Amino acid sequence: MEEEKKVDYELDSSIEVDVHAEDEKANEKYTGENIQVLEGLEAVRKRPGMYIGTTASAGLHHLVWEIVDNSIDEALAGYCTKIIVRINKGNTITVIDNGRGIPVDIVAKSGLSGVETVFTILHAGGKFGEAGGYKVSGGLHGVGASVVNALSEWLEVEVHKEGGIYKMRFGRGGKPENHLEKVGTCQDAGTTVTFKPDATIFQETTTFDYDIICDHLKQMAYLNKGIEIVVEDDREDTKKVETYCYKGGIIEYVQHINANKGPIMEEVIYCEGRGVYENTGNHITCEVAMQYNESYNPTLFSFCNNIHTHEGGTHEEGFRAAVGRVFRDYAIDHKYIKEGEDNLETSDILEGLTCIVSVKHPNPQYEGQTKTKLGNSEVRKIVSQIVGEHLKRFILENPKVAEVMMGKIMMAAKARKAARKAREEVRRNTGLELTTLPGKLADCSSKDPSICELYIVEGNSAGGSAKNGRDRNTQAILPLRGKILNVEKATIDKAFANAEIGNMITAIGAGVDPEFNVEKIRYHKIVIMTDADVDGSHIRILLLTFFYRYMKELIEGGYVYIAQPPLYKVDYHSKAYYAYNDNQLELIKKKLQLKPGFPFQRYKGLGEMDAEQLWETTMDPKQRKMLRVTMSDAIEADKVFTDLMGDEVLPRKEFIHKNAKFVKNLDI
Ligand code: TSJ
Repeated sequence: MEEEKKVDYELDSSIEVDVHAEDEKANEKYTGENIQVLEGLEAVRKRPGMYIGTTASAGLHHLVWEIVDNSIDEALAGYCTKIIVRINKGNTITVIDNGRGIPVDIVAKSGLSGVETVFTILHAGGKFGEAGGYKVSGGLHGVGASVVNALSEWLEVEVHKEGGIYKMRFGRGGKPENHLEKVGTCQDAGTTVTFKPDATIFQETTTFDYDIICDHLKQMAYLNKGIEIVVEDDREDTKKVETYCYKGGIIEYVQHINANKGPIMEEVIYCEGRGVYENTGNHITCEVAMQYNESYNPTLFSFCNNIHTHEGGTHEEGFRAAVGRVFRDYAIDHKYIKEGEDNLETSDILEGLTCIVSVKHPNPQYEGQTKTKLGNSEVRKIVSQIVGEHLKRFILENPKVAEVMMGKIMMAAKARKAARKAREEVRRNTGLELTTLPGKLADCSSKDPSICELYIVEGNSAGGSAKNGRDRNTQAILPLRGKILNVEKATIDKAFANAEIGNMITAIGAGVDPEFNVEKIRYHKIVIMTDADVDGSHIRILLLTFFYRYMKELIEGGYVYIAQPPLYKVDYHSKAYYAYNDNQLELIKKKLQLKPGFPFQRYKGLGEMDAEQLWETTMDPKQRKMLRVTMSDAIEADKVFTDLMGDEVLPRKEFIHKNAKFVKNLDI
């Protein structure tokens, strides 16, 4: 019995050499006040970025993930069901779990209690034998509790284990203030850790963000089924609490993602399996869930050891290979595709498919620009085999569902072929000269793109005023009739068949993605000019969606602008004063010392302005105000558009709340 409880904190063989050295020294020389160990933690304080990436907000939150990962590992080992993460007043964090409690016995290698070892020796932890459960090194940097300790002003740990309550406290930089002490007795088991990040390290901010913590832990709850994770924020008088627990795990994750995308089948296809690699007996586990929705985009999120692998990697490759193989075989066997016909492409199969691929690997290798691409080559085959076998069986056993999925896939293949034709058409048109410019376009006379501007104007009457008021040398006007097509909900060939969209493509003259050539654009300013009402902002979003999906570089290059027409006009002593918001209107009233009730005009639309007024207020480069559309984070923006254009009201609200920054850009 006694033997079993002793835990050897094996060292991870993949870690740097000097860390090994550090540990051996610690083992030899422990004398109570362990100088070697402190030197180890000192290295973390010297170069925190090496261990947690950044000391900005992301790094601060990283500390929480590192601690919570230990509790999640305990849950994955089968000994913990509940984790509480509490943000306390003063921005300290408490993490509580009901696992077995960190071992308290002396660890042979360090000569320290398990608790002290975990918190003072770099890279302590690592893998335990099968008996101790299966542990994967958590966190992007996988650095563990000692790094959190090193970067804290103080840290306290309390362990309930085998009837005893044990406590230990560390000062700034992880300096032990005592050894682990037994302070009482108890009936339960678990670990509680409270820490205060060191403000001298986290100079930018030490304030935790409740939303960031909720989002991350919600994702952890989806990825690790059955664990109950509670997030509490005790900083304000009205406390906040959120509880996440998903029995279905990634099945529920897929359902959640598809909830506002319109699933086209009832079931979520789910499989899990494990694969052994090398002769070490090391195994990886693989879990996949997928379901088709009505959209035309693939949604594939992959994870390794609960880390989102943004750049994909071998697990994604294995998954794609499997779905491609299985559906292509099925299409031939069931005569969806005839002999000699072009077969399906994997992109056809992924269209409208939401999937989560989650693997757990004891020794992950990350590659890529942001080190979020899984590199282990053995994973490809294992995932491909597990997914392939399961999916093949599923579609043979569920012919009705298979028919629905194949219908979707065949549509995608058809649309792909139609889109290729449409693209070729677009390319042909943009290759030709001015003769093919749309009839509705009032072009400018200059042919120097760097000084040319294209105004895309809502409504014909406003278009008329704009045509008459503009600077004909540099300003071109393209009026739009009513609403434009929502490209988010149309296949590519339908989008190109739409007259308004076709007009914009030809007027801009640089084709569409993936052939869009920003060097060919005919105007360096594309100005969206819509009414300042709900319809106007809807049209503006539709236009931005179109540019984002078909001419991404136009937005990335900062060529897209939003015109700012005034909302009010005050006529006073035969002079016109314009206000662009309510504040300015009040200022004008004050400045002119107008009596209450003095009349002013509220512009309901651009059409109410004559040519001269439109020029003066909105188009004259010397006086106008315009907003440049920026896109700091293209991935976020992708979600921005999908969320905004979706049918569901709730996610849109949630989105507006969360992405206020981007919306601000649009809605000033
Ligand atoms: F990060 C941390 F180390 F500070 C930490 C660890 C923080 C928190 C909140 C929880 C934990 C933690 C560790 N929870 N549960 C455990 N479990 C063990 O360390 C443990 C217990 C027993 C055995 C065994 O083989 O008997 C093995 C392990 C790894």
